[in-house]
Amino acid sequence: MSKDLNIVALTGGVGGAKLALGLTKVLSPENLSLVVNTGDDFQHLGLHISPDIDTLLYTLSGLENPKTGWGRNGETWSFMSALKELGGETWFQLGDKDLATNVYRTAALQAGMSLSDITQQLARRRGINNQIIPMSDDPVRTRITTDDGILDFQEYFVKHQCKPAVREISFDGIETALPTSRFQQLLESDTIDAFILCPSNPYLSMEPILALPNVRDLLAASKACVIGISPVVAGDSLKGPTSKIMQELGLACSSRQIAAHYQDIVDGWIIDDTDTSLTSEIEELGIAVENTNVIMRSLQDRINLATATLEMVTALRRDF
Ligand code: FO1
Repeated sequence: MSKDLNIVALTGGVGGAKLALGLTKVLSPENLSLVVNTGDDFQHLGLHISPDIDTLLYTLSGLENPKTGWGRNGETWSFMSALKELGGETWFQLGDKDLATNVYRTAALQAGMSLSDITQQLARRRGINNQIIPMSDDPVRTRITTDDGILDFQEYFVKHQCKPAVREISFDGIETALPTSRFQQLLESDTIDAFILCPSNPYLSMEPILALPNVRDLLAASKACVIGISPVVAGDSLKGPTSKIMQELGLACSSRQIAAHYQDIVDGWIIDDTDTSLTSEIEELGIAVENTNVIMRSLQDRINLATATLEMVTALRRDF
């Protein structure tokens, strides 16, 4: 029965958090661990901001702002308006409750706690019993090379609203960063049934995780099957700049292109019902294909996609 499967999901950003929520509704906490991108993290106003960790924690605890997917619902903005009066930087919107999360994390880090430990503590404080595992406790920072120079990720994504054309994406610190010990253990474990690549931006949110040393090799060699869910439907990204970035990088914006990006590690690829015409050319990459609705508007959509993903795990495990 799929609820007994032992699953590790890799996630970043808002799209990944949606499927992660669906997975928590069909798997018990001890059967689902979540590894989160930290390439979006940055120091801002003296605070250590971890957007993808917070997006995931808010989403799994039902606290997220449903309109944006990031930050908290029901926020007040006294801090931001007071900061604006002082002439401080307000391009990165921190609500008062979200500010508390970031102040709390920053103080804990400065007191010597690891990002892993503070993340686990924040998860428990929010009633989340899954393991929430940062990809690394070492600093990795996504940088975007544009025609006007190199931008930090949040400058590109928020300050410039993804407008500059992307020429290259790099991850500062990746050469010396290591997967967190818990992530490494899961990669080397032989009791994991599947690793799930959530429908996050492949180039911005998933790649920092996969670029860590040996991660791709360990996933390719793992006895576990690896299944990805397409973040692109009918040649367009559901949220965020994936399709724009693919065009700027000279890549065809299609679910097949992204499956090819993951070709060395994925055994299965879940595409939207509108993309069934891509099935055979993705299968030619040696990747099994299932199609379902991958557009997650409602909670039931999230649960259905999670269920379909686990059904594919079960089907592929039978073939292993
Ligand atoms: N995204 C925005 O587009 N505008 C913002 O002002 C903004 C503030 C913000 C504050 C805390 C946080 O955890 C995330 C925030 N995000 C904001 C999202 C952030 O840029 C993420 O990196 C993206 O969601 C991509 O993962």
